[in-house]
Amino acid sequence: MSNLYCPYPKDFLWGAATAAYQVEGAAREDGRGPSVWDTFSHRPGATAMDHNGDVATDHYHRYKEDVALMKALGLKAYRFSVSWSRVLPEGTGKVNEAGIDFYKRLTDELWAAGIEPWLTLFHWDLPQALEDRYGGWEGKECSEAFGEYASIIGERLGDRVRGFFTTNEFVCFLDKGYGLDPELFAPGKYVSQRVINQARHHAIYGHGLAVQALRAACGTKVRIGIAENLPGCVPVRETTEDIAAAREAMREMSGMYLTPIMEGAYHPAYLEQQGANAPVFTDEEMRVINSPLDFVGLNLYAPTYIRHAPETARGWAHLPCDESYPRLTMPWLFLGPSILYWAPRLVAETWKVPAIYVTESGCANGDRPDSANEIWDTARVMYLQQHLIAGHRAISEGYPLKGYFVWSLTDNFEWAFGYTRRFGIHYVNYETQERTPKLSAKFYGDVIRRNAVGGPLPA
Ligand code: GBH
Repeated sequence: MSNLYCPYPKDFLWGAATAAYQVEGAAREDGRGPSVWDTFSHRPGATAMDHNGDVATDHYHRYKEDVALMKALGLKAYRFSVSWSRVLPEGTGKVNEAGIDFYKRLTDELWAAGIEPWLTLFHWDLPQALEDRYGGWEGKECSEAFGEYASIIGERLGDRVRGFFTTNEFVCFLDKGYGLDPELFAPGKYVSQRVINQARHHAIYGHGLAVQALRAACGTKVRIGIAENLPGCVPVRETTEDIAAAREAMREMSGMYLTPIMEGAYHPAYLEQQGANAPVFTDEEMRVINSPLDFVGLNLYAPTYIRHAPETARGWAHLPCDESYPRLTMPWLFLGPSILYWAPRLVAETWKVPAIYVTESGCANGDRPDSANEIWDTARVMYLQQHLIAGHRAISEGYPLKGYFVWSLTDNFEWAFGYTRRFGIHYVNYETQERTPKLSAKFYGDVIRRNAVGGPLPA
C-alpha cells in the first residue's frame, strides 16, 4: 500500500474566505448604511434565535487579530467582501470615506503579513436604499449602480488588491431571496417567475458592467473573475456517457448564470422552459455579460449526481441524495469530495478558462470546546482532506486549478441559521470574541507548510 502524498504546485494559492455581513459587525458605525440583510435579520422570527450581524465576529475592530491568525497558518491569500452600504450608504452617490478607510487598513495589514487580498464586491448585502428605490435587482438601475460601485472600488482599492470577484452565488440573493426560499434569504420577498428571470438578467448584466469597470480602473494589474456556486455535477460512473451527461447537465443547470456569462447567450433549454416568462434583453447586454474573465471561482460544497439517461429527451438525469446519504450539519451539505475534481474538470472542458479557483469549500459540524478549550473537529478535517485529495487529482490531470479558499476563516453569522452553525477553522466564543484554532486549522496549516496533503512535514 502506498502512502498518502498529494503534492500541490509551488505557486498554489492557499486561502481562506469570509463575507462582510457575516463577520464585520459595526453595523451602525462610521457612516455605514443598512443592507437588505440588516433589515431581514431584524425581522422577528426571520433568523435562528433572532440572531443578526450587528456585532458578528467584530472583524471590523479585530481585523488585526484575524490577520495574525491567517499569518500563523501561513495563508497566502484572504478572500473578504466589501460591504457596499459601508462604502455607499445610499447605494450610489456620495462615498463614505470612513468605509473606504477600513478596507485600506485591512489590505495594508494583509500585505504586511505577506497575504494577498482578494476582494468580493457583492456577497448578498445589497444596500437597503437600492431595494427601496428599484426593488433591488428587479430594476436595471441596480445593474448600473453595481457598475458604478465597482468603478469606485477599482479606483480606490485596485492598487492594493490582487484579485476581484464580482458577485457571490446568484441563486442565494435572487432565486432564494425572491421567492424560492424567502424564509431563509434576504430580502425575503415573493415575486413572479417572470420578475425573477428579469432580476437574474440584471444581476449578470451588473456582473458584466462590474468586470468592465474594474478593467477600466485597474487594467491587467489585477485578476478579475466571479465566485459562483454552479451545480457541482458528478457523473455516477466514470464512463464516457455519464461524463458527457454531467458536462451537459452542468451547462444546462447553469443556463441562466454561468453559461451566459461564459458564452454570451442563455442556454436554449432555459429560454424554452421559461417561455413567456423568459427575460427581455438586448445583444449589447449579452456582449457585456460575456466580458472576458481572468478566472472562474467556484464555491463547492455538495455534489449533484448525474447519470446518462438515453430514455429522456435531454439525455441526462439528476439523482437526488436521499435521507440515507451522509451529510454534515446543514440540510443541503451532502458529502461528495469528488466535486473538487469534477467541477474544475467539467468547467475547464466546457469553457476553456485560463484559471479556476475554489472560492469556498468547507462544512459545519458540532464543534464543542473540551475542558482544555480544544476543538477536535475531526469531521471537518476529514472533509478538507478528502476534498484536497480530489483537487490534487484535477491538477495532476492538467486542469487549471490555481487556488483554494477554505470557508471559513472563523465561525461567523451563518445567515438565517444565525450563530447556530459553525463553518470556521477557528472557533469563536461569542461571549468574549475569543478565537481558538480548531484541529482543522492545524490540519490546514500543515497542508500549507507541506504544500501537500500527506507526506513529511518540513523541519
Ligand atoms: C455559501 O453558500 C455562502 O457563500 C456563505 O456565505 C455561507 O456561509 C456558506 O455557504 C455556508 O452556508 O437549498 O439544496 O437548493 C454555499 C451554500 C449552496 C447554500 C446552495 C444554499 C442551496 C442548496 N449554498 N444552497 S438547496
